[in-house]
Amino acid sequence: MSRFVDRVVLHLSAGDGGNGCASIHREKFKPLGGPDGGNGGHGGDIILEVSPQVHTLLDFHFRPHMKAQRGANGAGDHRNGARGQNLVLQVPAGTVVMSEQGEVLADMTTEGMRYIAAAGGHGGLGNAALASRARKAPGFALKGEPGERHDVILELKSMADVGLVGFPSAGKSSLVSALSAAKPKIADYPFTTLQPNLGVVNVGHDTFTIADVPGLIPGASEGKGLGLDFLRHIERTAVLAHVVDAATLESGRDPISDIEALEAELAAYQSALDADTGLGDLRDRPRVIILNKADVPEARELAEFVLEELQEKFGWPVFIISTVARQGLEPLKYKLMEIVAEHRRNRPKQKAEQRTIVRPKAVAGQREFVIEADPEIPGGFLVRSEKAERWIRQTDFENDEAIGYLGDRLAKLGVEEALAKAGAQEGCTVTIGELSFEWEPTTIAGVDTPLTGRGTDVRLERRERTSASERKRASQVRRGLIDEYDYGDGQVADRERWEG
Ligand SMILES: Nc1nc2c(ncn2[C@@H]2O[C@H](COP(=O)(O)OP(=O)(O)OP(=O)(O)O)[C@@H](O)[C@H]2O)c(=O)[nH]1
Ligand SMILES: [Mg+2]
Repeated sequence: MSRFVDRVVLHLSAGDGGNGCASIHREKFKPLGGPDGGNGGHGGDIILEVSPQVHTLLDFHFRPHMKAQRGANGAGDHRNGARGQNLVLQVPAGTVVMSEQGEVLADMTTEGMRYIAAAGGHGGLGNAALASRARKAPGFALKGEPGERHDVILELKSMADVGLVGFPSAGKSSLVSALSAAKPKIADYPFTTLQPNLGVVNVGHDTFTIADVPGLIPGASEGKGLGLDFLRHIERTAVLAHVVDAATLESGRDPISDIEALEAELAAYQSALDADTGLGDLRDRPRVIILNKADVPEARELAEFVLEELQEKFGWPVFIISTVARQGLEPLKYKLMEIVAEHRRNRPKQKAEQRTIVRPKAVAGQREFVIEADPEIPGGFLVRSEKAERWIRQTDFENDEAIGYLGDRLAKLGVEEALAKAGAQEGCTVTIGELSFEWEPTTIAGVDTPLTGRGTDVRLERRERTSASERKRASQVRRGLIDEYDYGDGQVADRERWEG
């Protein structure tokens, strides 16, 4: 075990959504039934899940490219495409997920916690689902959306079982070095340690990890010294060990006041912690007291003098050691191992129903779309809208009806009107996401599209009977329960809508 902070960049591609199907029902003696094209299945998500069986990010270093399955295409006879399988990646507790820009997306603290790191694309609706009163038999279907493709950074923070806290130069790094194979920097000036060092301690057949935390001083919680940020590294420890310099000659310092001062800083830090990290209160963590530098005669004398008082006052086990002379290390080691083992046994096992799923943050309060002048094309306009960009990805531009449907949706959203208000002239260039087109009111991509009656296949004119689902839908539209054009794209609830 060498690396303290483990870090890896993952290249994720979630599954693409399957395409919707455009199909017309056929039966003997009834050649032209209603539209019966099924929906495409959703693409699989890439999900990170905290597993107690995983302790490092090592596997990801060798396999950083991850891909989830795509959704199957819809088919005729109302057959929906199967959902693409999710790809679940197991990560150790303590993994922090960040965007490429370094923004923290999720702090994976507790067992079973899940985070959708890349969402699969929505499957496209088939023409059966797109049918409505005004569009009895759509001759098109929506394309599946591509799954999310991006990089995320995983960082594994401390996995230390034992966290050493103490004033600068108390001998924390010396103790890590005496107990483990780690060789942290040791020096007689304060704040030698700027980042925690992790060591692995072997006790019989068992092991625990130990980390020295950079020196704490009174006022650290207000930013004095190095501040408290690095205490994040000991949030997950099983036990906190106070390392006390019994040989210090600084006035006003003695073991009892040193410990009290640090406890006050830890308490201040705990209050500043996020309410629910799932890690429990730092103040409830078991403690031990380590009186160091007992090779110095005055220090040993002082240590022996305060031993009982410390035990009584705090109720924690006290050890007198010297890292330099390697005295008193064995009993300390065994006691720490005992507390760590006890902690491991009692670690609350989370039940499946307590699992937390974190979804990527939704951009709340955002307007449906924003119109801006295009800085690159004189007289042109940019329409920024997540929804509209999604609609464009769903559109089959080979199909005039599909393009017309897109035009309807944009008009319905108010884009047409807003463009006119913003001063858009007929023929100017409007850009939405990947798509640029010459703007004509109620027209997109130059295809003339009247607003009603679109999508009626002339061969179907004679068809009198409407299907049950079509009647249901029409009645829902009349009663104002659903919007004729709005298929609820982007809403989580509708993800389940056509899962079969
Ligand atoms: N005499 C004596 N000196 C020690 C002992 N342990 C550490 N020291 C000395 O104390 C000084 C500080 O030791 P470090 O281990 O760097 O202390 P630290 O707590 O990690 O200090 P920071 O990283 O600055 O917070 C060094 O000069 C060590 O050699 C000991 O048991 N006896
Ligand atoms: Mg140090």
